[in-house]
Amino acid sequence: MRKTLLTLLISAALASGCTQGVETPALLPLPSQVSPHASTYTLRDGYGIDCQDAELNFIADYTSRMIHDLTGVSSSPDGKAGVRLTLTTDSLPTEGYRLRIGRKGIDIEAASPAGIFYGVQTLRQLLPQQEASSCTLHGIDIQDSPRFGWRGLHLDVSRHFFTVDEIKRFIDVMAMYKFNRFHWHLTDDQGWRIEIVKYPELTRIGSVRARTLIGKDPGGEYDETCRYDETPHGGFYTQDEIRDVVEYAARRFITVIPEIEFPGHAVAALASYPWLSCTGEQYEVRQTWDIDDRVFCIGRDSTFRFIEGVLEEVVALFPSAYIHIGGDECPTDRWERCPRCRERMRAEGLSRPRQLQGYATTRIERFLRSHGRRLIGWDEILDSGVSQTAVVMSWRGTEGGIRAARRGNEVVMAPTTHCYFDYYQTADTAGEPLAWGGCLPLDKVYALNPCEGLDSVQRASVLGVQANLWTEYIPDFAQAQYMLLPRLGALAEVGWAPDRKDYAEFLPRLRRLTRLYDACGYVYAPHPLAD
Ligand code: TNX
Repeated sequence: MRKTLLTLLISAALASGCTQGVETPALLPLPSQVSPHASTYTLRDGYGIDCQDAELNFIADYTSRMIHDLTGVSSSPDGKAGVRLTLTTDSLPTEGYRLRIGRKGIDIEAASPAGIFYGVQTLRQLLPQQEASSCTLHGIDIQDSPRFGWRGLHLDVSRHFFTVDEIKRFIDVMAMYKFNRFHWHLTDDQGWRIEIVKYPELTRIGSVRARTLIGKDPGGEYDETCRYDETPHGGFYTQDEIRDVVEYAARRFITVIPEIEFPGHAVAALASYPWLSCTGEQYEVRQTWDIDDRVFCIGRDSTFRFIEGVLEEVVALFPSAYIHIGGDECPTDRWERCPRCRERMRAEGLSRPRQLQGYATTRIERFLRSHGRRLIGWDEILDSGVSQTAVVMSWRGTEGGIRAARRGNEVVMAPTTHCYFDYYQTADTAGEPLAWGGCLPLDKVYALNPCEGLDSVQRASVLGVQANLWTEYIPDFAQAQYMLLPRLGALAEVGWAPDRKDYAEFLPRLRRLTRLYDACGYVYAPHPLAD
């Protein structure tokens, strides 16, 4: 009883932002240590940003713009230092930082530029919003570092295309919450979105579908009651645009992980090059959603020459150590009927068609390793035999991830139960935009424990967490933001903060920080924030 009362009092104090007479600011994700104190510092027009390392110059520019956009206060190149950014050799963790605001100014120290950048993001949450020539900040000491090294967000640009500008705004949203992995789902049945110089038909043909199903997909049964918008939908990124996005993300300490789906979700590729399928038929880029049994033929060597040609260009564009090859939802029906696939099974001594996927994944993994990269795939890659060096992304619950961690594979947890932001955010779906289905409210995202069911050794295999945004029912960027926010705030805390789970304390903090959504003009769902 006493404990409950104490918890209530602490929650109430934090909600009002006041402990022991000193204001506790709302910060999200919650830093490891926060000590507000009574001093203040006033940042005035003409202040300087001091950074000893040239490596930090672009962060200084970013910081100056950020401070100006929020507060109206302008820096000057030769002004007296109000903000100091310093790389230290102290024993701070790689992405960790220290932020101090005191009488003499604002100090951010870290062992890496990434840490400095995260300190700057924390500072952003401490700045008042105004239009003035000076702003006063409360004294505070913060020491902070993330729980997980993989704090990911995925975006499907195949089902609906998003422009480079929108992708950059998406990356900005990630940066605000200290995410560091952008999983870019670039190919699927409904559109191929990355220019591959060696295979131009992929974008000439594969990037456009003639029309799109209207409303909810009936799940395989497409009869005369289905309606289509009769409007072509297309778009792709040139290699220059890809390089531009990779660079933009890198400047926010976000690694872009490209996904090239293989061997399933392949219809756009097969429509571009019919010789990639088992039958060689001419298909159209898919106009409906759901799972498709038209997948890459595993019997043909030309399939492997093709995918390796694609991946060669992909690894040249993306410096990421990890390359995602999909691997989800790949029916084996076509392989069972295909003489070449059957011959491959015989030659490789495989008894089940599903093992063809294991054969293909292992072959691609070898290829990626020869280019110094790691393969990452959806948890289905576990079902057909995969090496221990492959990374498993667990989406069908956390079971796949648990299985993978137990056998020693590295794992990213992205279960539908807590991380599928294409699901409704409320049980009352009236008035909500059409969504995939399911119900994933804010508190459920917050409740994810990515290490549940694992012992301390296995826990070390969990690289981190990720939210996925599939866009079958998300036709534009405003709706994408609506599905992301505020839920991304809850996942940010799961991925960054130590394992403390007090939703009652989290919610008011999240609410207070929606002022940043407003300042940036982001669209967000208001109802999860209401009482
Ligand atoms: C399953 S998650 C898929 C996607 C769909 C999504 C809809 C995964 C690896 N595959 O192709 O878009 O469900 O929630």
